[in-house]
Amino acid sequence: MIHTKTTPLRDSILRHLTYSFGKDPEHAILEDWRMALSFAVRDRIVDAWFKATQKTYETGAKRVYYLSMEFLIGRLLEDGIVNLELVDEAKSALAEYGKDYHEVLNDEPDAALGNGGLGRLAACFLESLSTIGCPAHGYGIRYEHGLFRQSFVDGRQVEMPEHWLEQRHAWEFERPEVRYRIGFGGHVDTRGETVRWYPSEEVEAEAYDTPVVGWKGRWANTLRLWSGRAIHPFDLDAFNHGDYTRAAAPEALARTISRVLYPDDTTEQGKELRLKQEYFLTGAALRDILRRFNNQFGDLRRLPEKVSIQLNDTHPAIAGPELVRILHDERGLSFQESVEIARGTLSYTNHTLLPEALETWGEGLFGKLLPRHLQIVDQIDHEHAKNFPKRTQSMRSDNLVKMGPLSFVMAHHVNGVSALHTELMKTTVFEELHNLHPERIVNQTNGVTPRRWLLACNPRLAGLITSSIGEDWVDDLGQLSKLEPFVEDAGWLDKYSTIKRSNKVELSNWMSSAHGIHADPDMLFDVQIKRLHEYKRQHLNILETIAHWLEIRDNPNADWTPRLKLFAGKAAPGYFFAKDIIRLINDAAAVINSDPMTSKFLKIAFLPNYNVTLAERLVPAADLSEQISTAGKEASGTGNMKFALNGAPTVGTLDGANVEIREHVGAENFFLFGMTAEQVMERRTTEAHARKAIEADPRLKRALDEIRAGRFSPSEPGRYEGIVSNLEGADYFLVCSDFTDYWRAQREVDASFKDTLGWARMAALNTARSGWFSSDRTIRGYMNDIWKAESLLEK
Ligand code: 26W
Repeated sequence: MIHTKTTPLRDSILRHLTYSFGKDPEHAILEDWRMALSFAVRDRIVDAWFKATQKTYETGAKRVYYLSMEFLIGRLLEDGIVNLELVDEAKSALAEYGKDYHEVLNDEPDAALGNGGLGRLAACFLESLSTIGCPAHGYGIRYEHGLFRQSFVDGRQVEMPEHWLEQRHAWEFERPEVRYRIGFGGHVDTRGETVRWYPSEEVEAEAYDTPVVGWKGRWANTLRLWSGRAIHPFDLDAFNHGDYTRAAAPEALARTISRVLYPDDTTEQGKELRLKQEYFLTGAALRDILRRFNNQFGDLRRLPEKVSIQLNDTHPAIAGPELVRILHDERGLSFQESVEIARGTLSYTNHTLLPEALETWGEGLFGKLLPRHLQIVDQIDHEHAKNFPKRTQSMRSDNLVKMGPLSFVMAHHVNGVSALHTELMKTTVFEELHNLHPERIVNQTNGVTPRRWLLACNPRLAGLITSSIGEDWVDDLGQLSKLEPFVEDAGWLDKYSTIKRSNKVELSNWMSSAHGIHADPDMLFDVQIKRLHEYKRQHLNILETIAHWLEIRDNPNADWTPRLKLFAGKAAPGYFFAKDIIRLINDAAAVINSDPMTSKFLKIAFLPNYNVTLAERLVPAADLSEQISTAGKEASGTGNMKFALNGAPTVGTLDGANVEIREHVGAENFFLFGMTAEQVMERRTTEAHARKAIEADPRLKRALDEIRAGRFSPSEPGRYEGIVSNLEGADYFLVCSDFTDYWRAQREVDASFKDTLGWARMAALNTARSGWFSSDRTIRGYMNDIWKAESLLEK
């Protein structure tokens, strides 16, 4: 073990620049400096990584495996530097070579291997698992192309491929020795007791490892991502016959499986390649898990004792049938025992109740691709029916394989991601299964890592907190409550507000340099950043903004609170309604921002290509957090937690984790509006609920009429007919019914923001009382209630 800790960082940087990249400082380009600094930091992480791996083996500790189709990692260099407490040393080391720290950091591409909440949660969880010192692996797919890059052409979203691997990637170690053959298709051969699956097609899964370091570099776990490669990459015979495409086909075909992330985050497409990706990830992960287990423990009956596998939604749910197949078909355990061992090892997290997001596969496609697994699913379903004759629902009805019920039946625990969501799981999608297995569903309210989402992205605030209460809050976020006495001190509050304003100035400078958007930092920065979806109601936000604009035009001399409405977020490429909402926001911005009567009071900006790095820029500078989903639809939300921690009070509904945020920060520090989940279900039954709401609120009617009349699309008046008629008609997400109360809440925000001391107090109390929303607390919940796993640091 070479201890790199002792070598000054600047020497490691120079050593890597010279010997890893063959450059001297004079000729090095920005990317060389970024890579040299990354390798210097990585060296230190590898030490912790080796120690962690060794300790896990020595202690024979239980291991956690987190299977996810998405890991929305973002950048890793700053995360490594912050977790190793090397910020100052890195800044001065680079300065010695005349390099700017932030310029070097900005050269790193985001690893955008996820769509939104589910993927980012997985990344926060891995960092918390390492900070706590819980032995764990993340298993995912090494997509060549992450989530598409978004730009706007005439206000419309345009998607372009994302090329994160085009630049050198400092954080992965290729593992050519770790490869598994994953089969598809073919047929099943049954001889008496022995059943054999003979796949007709095989690809190889090759491992790429990324160390995930925790706070103070005390522990590091592994994120293992699989990349598809051909078993026989090149067909020389075809080549010799001049058929070059066919010669290269095997390689191209195999790479397709890990080529690109599916950009849908709520609607399952039922595409064959998606199912192949899910089995590719799961099949390779289980092989790797069982290899490691066999080397150490051998007896498969001990699997539940030494291994806990978490399914991040149903996307890796094939793990149930696959584990049974390996234990029964390949290892000869009885079917019954195989199911029990599998169930004792697997647990499943549900992240959405949206019907269109619950994965089901046609039995035709499923049976063609995974013929043996279909048989096993049928047998599992049959066994379950036998054990619970009263049940009415099945995972195998309507010629479908329903991955939600399958995951539920094959898991020892099933959890929701907020208290409200978990209760709704019991009374909606999993009602019958919950009644059959009343102990199985538990809640684990989401969390976010305070290292990335406070210490790293908001160093000014982190500095004030540490100078006030010490630094233990970084891995014990509950200690933020020690700030409460400081909130009563006007001087301290002034420092707090000054920090927020400095963050806003920094964001304004970046917006003008990066996008030519000029914003007055004294405006109220009102921020809604998340994927575009009707249930998240970005259209309610722009509707209120348009009504607000019209009202300002009516009373231009009134004492309005100047507001900057900031939007960011991607729409799934096939989700046209969501894309129309983006266009409407951009069209409204064009008209409203150029209105001399109102421009000092109201400005709108939609920032393109929302990703983790953009969120890290926006969250510290926000004054107001928009969490306005239709109650009962947002399983939890995690952006809401990041904003509260960074001192942006919420305007929101009683949905997902908003409920718990309001409970923790205090109702007086939260701008609540709208119907509850129960009222929503009630209101839906009301005839013409939207028309009634519109008739009852002239502001709403006027805003809709202006949109329909083409006020924001003069060249194409009917452009938003779809949105307006939907809102006047079905309005399934109750935008119109919640409008009036939303307007009321926003005017309350206007009034509160004028009281700068009162607002600062409210913001600071949001920070002080949001410690519970650390992903460390969430992970400890999983460790105690679900995985029965322990930290090897706190032993
Ligand atoms: C099959 C297509 C697909 C892909 C992704 C369907 C559904 C998903 C995810 C479950 C969607 C998602 O990201 N859900 C979000 O998960 C977060 C983490 O738990 C929650 O905070 C959000 O409320 C939830 O929308």
